[in-house]
Amino acid sequence: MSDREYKLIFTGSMGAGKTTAIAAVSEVAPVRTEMQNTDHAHHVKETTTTGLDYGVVTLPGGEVLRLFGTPGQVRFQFMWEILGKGALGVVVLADNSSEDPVGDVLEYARAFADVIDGSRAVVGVGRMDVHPVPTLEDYDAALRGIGVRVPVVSTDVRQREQVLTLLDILFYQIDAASEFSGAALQEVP
Ligand SMILES: Nc1nc2c(ncn2[C@@H]2O[C@H](COP(=O)(O)OP(=O)(O)OP(=O)(O)O)[C@@H](O)[C@H]2O)c(=O)[nH]1
Ligand SMILES: [Mg+2]
Repeated sequence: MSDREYKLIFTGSMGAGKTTAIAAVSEVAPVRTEMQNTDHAHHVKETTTTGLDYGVVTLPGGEVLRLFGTPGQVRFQFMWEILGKGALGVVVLADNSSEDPVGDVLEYARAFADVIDGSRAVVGVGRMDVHPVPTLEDYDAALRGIGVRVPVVSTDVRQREQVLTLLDILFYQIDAASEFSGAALQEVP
């Protein structure tokens, strides 16, 4: 990979919208590993990711973002470490209609703590129009409680522009973090 290519992770609970988000922005046909969803106790939807999602976006500045989505089901948790290797930042998605969306976000922030390294993440909260609680401030306070200071924004992952905004914010976070540490942006191994 060249030094203008960046590996980013989309993670979050089942049904938060990782597959939808990557498909919304990818310039290439997204790689999907969808299978029929039989776990309706966790989320009522047709399919669920059983391996990974993959897509590519080029920023106006020429940087190529390689997007990897994790499966949400706990039985595929072993994929998190595999997909997280060499990643420069994380988009954590939340479904505000789920039972404990703030707790879910904290779980993923902890699991990807090495990649996030304090700030290299953005949290996108979905379905806030119909489920306004918990609020963005609730997420912010909980994340600060575990030492993570990252932007938390309301996002509809079905809207391409909104997913691109998440990526812009994340890219800014990565840039700021590497300037702060005095290091140049690392090349993806
Ligand atoms: N009504 C509504 N639907 C939404 C909204 N955001 C996302 N969705 C839908 O929620 C579903 C999300 O499904 P996926 O993209 O498969 O979610 P995922 O995070 O990849 O799920 P797993 O792979 O099973 O972990 C899709 O059907 C989206 O269209 C929203 O704001 N409102
Ligand atoms: Mg998925």
